[in-house]
Amino acid sequence: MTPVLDASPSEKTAAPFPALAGADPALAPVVDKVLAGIRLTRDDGLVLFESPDVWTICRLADLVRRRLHGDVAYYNINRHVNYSNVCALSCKFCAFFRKKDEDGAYEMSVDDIVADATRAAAAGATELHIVGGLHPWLKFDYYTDMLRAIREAAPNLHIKAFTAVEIVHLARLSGRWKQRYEGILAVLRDLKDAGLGSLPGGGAEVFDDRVHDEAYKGKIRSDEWLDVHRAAHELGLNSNATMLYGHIEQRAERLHHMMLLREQQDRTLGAWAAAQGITPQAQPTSGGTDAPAIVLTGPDEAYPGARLPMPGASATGYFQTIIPLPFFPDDSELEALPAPTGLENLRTLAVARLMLDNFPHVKAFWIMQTLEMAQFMLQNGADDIDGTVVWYDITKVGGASTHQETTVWDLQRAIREAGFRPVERDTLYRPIERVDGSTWRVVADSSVTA
Ligand code: V47
Repeated sequence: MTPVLDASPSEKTAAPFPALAGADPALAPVVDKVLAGIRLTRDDGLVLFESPDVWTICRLADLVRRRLHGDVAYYNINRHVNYSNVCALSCKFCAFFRKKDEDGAYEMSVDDIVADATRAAAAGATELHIVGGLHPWLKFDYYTDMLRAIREAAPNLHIKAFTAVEIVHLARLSGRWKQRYEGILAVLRDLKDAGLGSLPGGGAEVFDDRVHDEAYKGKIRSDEWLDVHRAAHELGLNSNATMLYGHIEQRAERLHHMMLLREQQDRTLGAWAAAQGITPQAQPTSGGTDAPAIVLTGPDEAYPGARLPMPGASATGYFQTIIPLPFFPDDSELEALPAPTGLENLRTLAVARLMLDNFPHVKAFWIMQTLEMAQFMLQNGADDIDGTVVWYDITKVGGASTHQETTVWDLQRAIREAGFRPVERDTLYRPIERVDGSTWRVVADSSVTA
């Protein structure tokens, strides 16, 4: 057998991958597969989670990240708006929710949200990320009015809004939940008509029934979360996916979460890949799907066309990015648990990069990872650190206030220091060119927006 840790990959795919002193021999078959662009199995994932050799794992994640993005690392100029913290659910990990009339409960008026949107656009933001709790009394019109009013006041601001959990809530309160998938489609169509541009990745937590029943009972389960995103993709809306880890779940359950996302993305990307001339190799499947594996992270010679799905180039939407979110215990019902450590965060992100070979992007959300850790993550699989954010209410590092802002300069510096070239992107990962502070355009698109 080839001494795989010393394997010489083809000239185009990567720099040589010499074994480091202390490399774990159990990783050798995984290294071989990654170099050849062969999909990793669930068992490979377990090896990645259990190996003491985190650095080989991180170097592998960096290799596939560079195949996809070279020396580019993305950031954006965005604002988060949490329109209400009132929630019918009581998830044990969540310190954000309040019950109606409880101290600190709030809901924003549409006018206040529009004022935020207007300020964001004037400051040059390209994206508004809007999520809230499952408010028991706000009517469906509140959500469509909100989108329409933002669209009117700030037509160029991309609205990324509402987790899958909120979409199911909206289907319920607009009387369309009994139609299940058709009801979800109908809600998403209404929201899209009103101005929705994409779905954020929140609310996924960990796709496992045991963890669900123990920590967020009452929330939608994985099949419904995945259905909402499938429906969004069917309507041409892109979306993201999160994974909230480091609480009561096991590492094997994190892997299960990644496998379900990967299987769904295979089904979604199939037509795009065929049009690209990407011939799916005979790959081991993870079970549960007949769709051929679409491995975007393989070596260059496997890509006759574009390596990544370009927004608008395919009639279907897809998952753009996986965002591993480390658990923040403070003030939650699970606050006796320790938060995951820095090394666990790094490993989980690297494993996500390696297992989710059909996800174009991996985001190290700096608000939750810290900007310092996000720099390490850029070197170990991530290609995106999210944006300027400004107000963030859901988690707070070390008791920070909701004002959690960083400047473009800080983001760019963090990226450069990590050895990458900062590229501002829009929500759909198209590079942005600034005409001046608040005026911008999508590169290769002559229409200037402000
Ligand atoms: O849905 C809640 C999680 C999510 C805690 O799509 C917690 O681009 C850790 O989804 N500890 C919201 N996590 C954040 C989110 C997100 C963030 C950035 C970018 C994108 C995107 C999406 O935060 C929630 C929940 O899964 N969360 N409480 C906690 N204590």
